[in-house]
Amino acid sequence: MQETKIRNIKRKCPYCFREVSNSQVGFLLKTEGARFQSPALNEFAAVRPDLPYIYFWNAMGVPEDRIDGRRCIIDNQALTVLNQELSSSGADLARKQYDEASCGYTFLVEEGAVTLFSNTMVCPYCHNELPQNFFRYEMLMVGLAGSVASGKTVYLCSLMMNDYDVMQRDNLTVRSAAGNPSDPERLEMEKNADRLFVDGICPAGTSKIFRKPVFMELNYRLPDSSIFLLVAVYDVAGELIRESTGMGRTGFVRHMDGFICLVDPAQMHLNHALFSRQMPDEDQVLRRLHLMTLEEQMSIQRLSNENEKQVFGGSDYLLEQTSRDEFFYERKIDTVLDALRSTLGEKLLSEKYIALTIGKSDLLEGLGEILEYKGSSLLFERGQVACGFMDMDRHFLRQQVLRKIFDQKVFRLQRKLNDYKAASLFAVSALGCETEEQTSGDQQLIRAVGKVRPIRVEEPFMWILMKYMQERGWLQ
Ligand SMILES: Nc1nc2c(ncn2[C@@H]2O[C@H](COP(=O)(O)OP(=O)(O)O)[C@@H](O)[C@H]2O)c(=O)[nH]1
Ligand SMILES: [Mg+2]
Ligand SMILES: [Zn+2]
Repeated sequence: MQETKIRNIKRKCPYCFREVSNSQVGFLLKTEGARFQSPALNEFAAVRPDLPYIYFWNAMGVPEDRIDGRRCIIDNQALTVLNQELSSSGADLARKQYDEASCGYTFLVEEGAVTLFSNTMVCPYCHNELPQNFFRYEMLMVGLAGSVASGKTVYLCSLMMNDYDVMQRDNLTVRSAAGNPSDPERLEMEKNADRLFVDGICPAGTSKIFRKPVFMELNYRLPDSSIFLLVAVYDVAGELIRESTGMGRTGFVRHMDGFICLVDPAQMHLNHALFSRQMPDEDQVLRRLHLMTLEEQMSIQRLSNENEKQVFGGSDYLLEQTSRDEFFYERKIDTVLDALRSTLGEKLLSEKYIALTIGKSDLLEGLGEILEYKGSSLLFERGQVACGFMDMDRHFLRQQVLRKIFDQKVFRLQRKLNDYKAASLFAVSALGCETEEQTSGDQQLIRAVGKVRPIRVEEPFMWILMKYMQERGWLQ
């Protein structure tokens, strides 16, 4: 018999960012309906409040009644206790088995014909599910940054649509790597992506400010080698960036390899009045730019109350009066970039990639002010490349156009981006079409007008991926 070589591997937990070695992992068990003779096993298989998990999500700002914290977890400690009780009654022992292919472990306990098995590993500290092949491949971590309603959630949903369709290439395969196939949050994300693809319905805003990242497994094929990589994409509300230095929160921005920073066209300085006579629809378009759900307004208001100096009056912010409250809408991308800078500091900033991205570029497509820029039509091309990351010649040309647009309509770039490891500009659209509000029953829906046809939505992601792989010398 061939002997199994156990490799001890350490990785950073993608939730709490503590270092985890493969021998330390716990397991999530699905125990519904399992009945054992041994009382110890029955007691062990019962679903109960999972305190480390509840504490983690509570510290992330999720109210306790919204955490699905009743679960059955076995960690090394519980395993020792269980085995002491089992051996005293002469029953078979519960075991953790090393899996050579994935460098991870599985859990198994058998009693007669009843077996309890799990290959869903969890972090020993925060009890969150680790992705598949977590100890086998390296992980690239990408954060979505941007102010409220800049389109982060829709962006991620668009990437996931139709099994990551926009990211697939002849030499690149992308698939989900979520560790727990029946995780409610994962199922919800997949359902959202489905609904966007099939019915053009946008995901509703959530009150959760820190959500589970989306895990993917990538396989990039070169002529004589094949690269595997895990990716975690974080869709996190903007206020977490600012709070992340505080206690309790993860300081998640420090752990990202790169950011896709979304600029809402509503944040741009567009002199729409100038063209409104020539383009009668323009007023309507600009009104739509300010669409925001009530939940998002609330979260902005919270932020405003907590951090008064971040709130300014004047034209950069949209001020709206309701019957009870006053809402301030934070609208400046500068604020997000400043928050990244002050949280990270110069040194860490120089270790990050940033893809500064105009999202919702479909809204600019017919805008006279943008069409005036030479080459601007390049920004709205939809073509997807068959091989590799993106069309680099086109990307270079778009940089020239975008640099001018950013300088004149957003902010002076030099000062903001020089200190990153690498920076690049993008204009994409997750939907490729406008949206409208719709009432169905007592529900407010936001729905795409016409067919969802993303505009090169994967490019910022592909660029970060390419940079990450180049840096490691993986590409020739
Ligand atoms: N026209 C257009 N609107 C978009 C696009 N992506 C998002 N939106 C709109 O922006 C709203 C807010 O997007 P969301 O992803 O929830 O923003 P988040 O707060 O940054 O997560 C959505 O409900 C859509 O109405 C896009 O690609 N084009
Ligand atoms: Mg969102
Ligand atoms: Zn953890």
